[in-house]
Amino acid sequence: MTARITSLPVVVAGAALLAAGGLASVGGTQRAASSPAVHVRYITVAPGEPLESVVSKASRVVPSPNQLAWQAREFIAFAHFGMNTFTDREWGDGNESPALFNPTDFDARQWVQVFASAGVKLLILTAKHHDGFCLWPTATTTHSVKSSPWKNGNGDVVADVATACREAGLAFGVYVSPWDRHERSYGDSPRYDEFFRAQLRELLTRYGEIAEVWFDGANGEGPNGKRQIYDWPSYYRVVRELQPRAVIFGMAPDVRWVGTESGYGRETEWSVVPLRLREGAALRPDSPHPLDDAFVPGDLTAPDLGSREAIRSAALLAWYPAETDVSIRPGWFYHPKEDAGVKTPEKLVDIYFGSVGRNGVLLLNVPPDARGRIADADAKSLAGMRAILDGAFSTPVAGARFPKQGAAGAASAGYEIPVAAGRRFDVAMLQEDIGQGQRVEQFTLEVCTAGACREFARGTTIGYKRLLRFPEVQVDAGHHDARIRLTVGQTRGTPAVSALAVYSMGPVRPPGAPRRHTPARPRERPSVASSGSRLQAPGRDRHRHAAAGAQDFHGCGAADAIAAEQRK
Ligand code: FUL
Repeated sequence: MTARITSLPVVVAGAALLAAGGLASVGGTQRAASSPAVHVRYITVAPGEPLESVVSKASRVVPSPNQLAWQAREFIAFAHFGMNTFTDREWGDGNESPALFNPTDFDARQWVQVFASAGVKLLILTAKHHDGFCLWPTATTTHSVKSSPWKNGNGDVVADVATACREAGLAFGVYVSPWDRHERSYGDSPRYDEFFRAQLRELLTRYGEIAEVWFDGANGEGPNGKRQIYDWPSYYRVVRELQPRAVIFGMAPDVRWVGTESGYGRETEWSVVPLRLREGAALRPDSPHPLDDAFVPGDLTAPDLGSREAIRSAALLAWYPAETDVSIRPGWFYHPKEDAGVKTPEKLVDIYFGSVGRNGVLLLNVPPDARGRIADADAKSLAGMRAILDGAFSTPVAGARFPKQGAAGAASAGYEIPVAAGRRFDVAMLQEDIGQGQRVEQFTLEVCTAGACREFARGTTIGYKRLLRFPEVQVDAGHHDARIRLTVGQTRGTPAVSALAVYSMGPVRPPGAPRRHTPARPRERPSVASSGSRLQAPGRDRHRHAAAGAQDFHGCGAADAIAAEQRK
């Protein structure tokens, strides 16, 4: 997506350029005023600070280079593969014999080919899940591929997947579960911390560049009945030292869990959110990772994380963007009985709109089977998703990239792009230049001809990317001066919208998969276009932000986690 946007005609704010197809475009407009141009990775707020000041501070918080690179990947994947693939479980108890791990036709290149052709940019492998079985020949424990019959104990899944990713130009990441139900030192906190850091060191030094390290928050009992108190800052230090360009997901201050496993982010998704600080801990303003020592993992499942109301009494605001994880199947690991439950291409497209299209990164899990290959049903569905997205997004009906907006500006701005007479469209794509922060709080989209404008969509946040679907709009055949106008109605500072485009997707049948979890939270009311037609909100109902369901245990305690396992 990002690369393709560059082919859009460019409209310079305040100037007229010639757009593709010979249509004269009207430049974006922006009213000037002054605003502080200092951008920061986080900002502290004094108790009782006026809301306007807090809002202005929030508008100046920006991503780190690592976060920016991560966000631009947009669509990334998970491969849950390991002992559970062979025991047909979701969580192992750590007592499984390594003899059970024996893929019959392992082919990491086949996985990567499936992912790469679906447009995935980064693949994260479960190097160790909660059962403690290691997919690489670690020196830290015998509970690994080394003790398995696969390749007579000479195999290394991590190496094979990392190599296949590199060959195909995909970035590579690792899921390493801190919760280890096999390791005897687990719960004996300093000893296990040492063990876990040693595992990290192996993973982060043997397999080339690691783009993401995935730390799940599940924290149950180990084999000796004890629970571990994790020394998170010491884990971050290992990652920072060995893989300075990696982002750490979850129990770390780089990338947050969106708060559901449904695949849908919030209609209003802020990347600047309040964070708690550890009592007495110091922030390190000069470090590339200034929050590491002070960060306290918290519950981020609330329906509203970043609104004016949510930041009003924050002590610290930080750039903490959402990663939206979801499995293509009901479970995270492959189970033959779930072959019929693979999400359809239409459902995956809906999820794409609900994640990438809501200022998130989509992390889609596609679990390889016991052969060690991605099953046909999953590969077919992914290819179908890609075909629909390519059909929709390869050629914009109209669009423009806006060059960097100045630091000066006012609390509202307009952007316009020309659209040819007679053209039809039903999707809009908007982007903010998040290198300058996330600011837009409310916007409307209209189609304008000879002085008359008709609203066809509206929304709240934009962030890195916002995608909207709506009933098809057709520009009258007789109107050769038609424009699409974006009006920013409310913003936290100078808006810096970087792209606006519309596309024609046609009707993708709304996937009517049954609800898996708790009832939907009330969503924002769709607006009524001046034509009288209701706008369709993409990804209608899979939110669980209001009431975290039983399986929402990223960051939860053992009781919740085990209760969830028992329900499986
Ligand atoms: C959860 C784990 O417990 C699941 O098994 C899965 O790995 C998911 C992505 O994260 O917390």
